[in-house]
Amino acid sequence: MVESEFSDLIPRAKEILRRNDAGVFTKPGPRQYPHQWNWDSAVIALGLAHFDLPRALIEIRSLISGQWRDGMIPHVVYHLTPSDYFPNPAFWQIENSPHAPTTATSGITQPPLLASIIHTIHARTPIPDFIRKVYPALLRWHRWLHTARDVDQSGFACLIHPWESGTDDSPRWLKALAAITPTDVPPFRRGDTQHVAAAERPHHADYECFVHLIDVFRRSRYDPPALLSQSPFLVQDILFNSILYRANDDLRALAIELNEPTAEIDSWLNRMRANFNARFWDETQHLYFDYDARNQMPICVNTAMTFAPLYAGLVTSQRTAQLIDEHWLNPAEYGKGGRVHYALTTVSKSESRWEPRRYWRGPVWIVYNWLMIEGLKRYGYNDLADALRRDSLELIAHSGFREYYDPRDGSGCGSPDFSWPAALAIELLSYAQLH
Ligand code: 2M8
Repeated sequence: MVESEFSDLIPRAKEILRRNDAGVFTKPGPRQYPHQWNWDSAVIALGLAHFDLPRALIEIRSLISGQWRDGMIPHVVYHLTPSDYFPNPAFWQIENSPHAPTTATSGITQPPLLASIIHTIHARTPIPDFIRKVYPALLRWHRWLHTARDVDQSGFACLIHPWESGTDDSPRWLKALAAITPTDVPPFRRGDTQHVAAAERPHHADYECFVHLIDVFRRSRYDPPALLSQSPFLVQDILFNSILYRANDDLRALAIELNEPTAEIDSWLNRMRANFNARFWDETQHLYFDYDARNQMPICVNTAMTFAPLYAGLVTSQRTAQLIDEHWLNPAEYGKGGRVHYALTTVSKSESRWEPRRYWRGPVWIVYNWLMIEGLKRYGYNDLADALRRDSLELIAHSGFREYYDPRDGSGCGSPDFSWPAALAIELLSYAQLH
């Protein structure tokens, strides 16, 4: 039963997804993001599956059509729609890699949500034939993450570009980026600030680094060993690896159903589980921190990604209580209080770099709220999960389907008519029936 105050959200959400539908893929935002993004598409498929399962499966097949020969599923598939988005397909120069597909794509990846999304869709409405067809592609992608991106045999995938994290300008990456001097930056013209206020987007200096890194990668022809040894940016992201861990778990469940061997997936899971807390948990501050694999040091910045291991189920009950009591509920960090009325601010208010309207520097993102709702439920924090679900729906109801929201007054930021909140409004409003 959908709460009456949100009853118009489902038709409105479907309308957004219909308007952003480009035939075989869905644009994350109608003007600013006119191509197919990896983790956006996975979440969009979850929303679509509630009312148009065949179209959801087309979304997934289109994303997989961009898979590289070595297994990577890229962060953007272009499907050759003309646009003013920067970088355009030609900028990546992927044709110089022997691994590149014939489809136009970017040369990096994004958080591997896809296996978990397919597993969820399948659990609700069995799609065994589809699972059989896509399973090899999922396995190859995860294998690529565990080989081409594992620099120290720890089991964790390394990211070589902030865009791979999905939380592009997070303050988590600032120190690593500051150590990079962007030299000979190729000329480029940002498309994002044509559509959205510059104050809500990354700073220009960050963009210079983003572009410089792409230039380094294309000069090494996207050769995975060269990227691991040479990329000036090399991090193990707690969010990405939490998503990967859970996706491995879900991939394993699919393998069992298909009567496929699980030993390889088990070895990934075992290694990640054995090393996770030693690598990422900080016993002094009771926070999870990302790890800078290039400079071999933890990245001690307090962002909401510290809660990501809850989504993976990798946290002991004692540490969960520490995370929740000392940080989530703390009004100086993530708790409501002062000027903040909506959860979950993506960066702790205690961080000097907290910027409540700038991209991944503090605003609320519905996609992250949804991941955290899943994590909180997993640990039995149902009241907190319900409160976060309610905040998310209220933000959408009051400010529309926006890319992100100001945690102080709930006003919308970034791109309007955004697909993620549309797909997730449908998902979150189905929870009463599903759980
Ligand atoms: C944002 O990232 C792109 C680059 O990939 C951009 O800013 O141009 C991020 O929020 C990312 O997580 C998201 O997938 C993408 C499309 O919504 O936009």
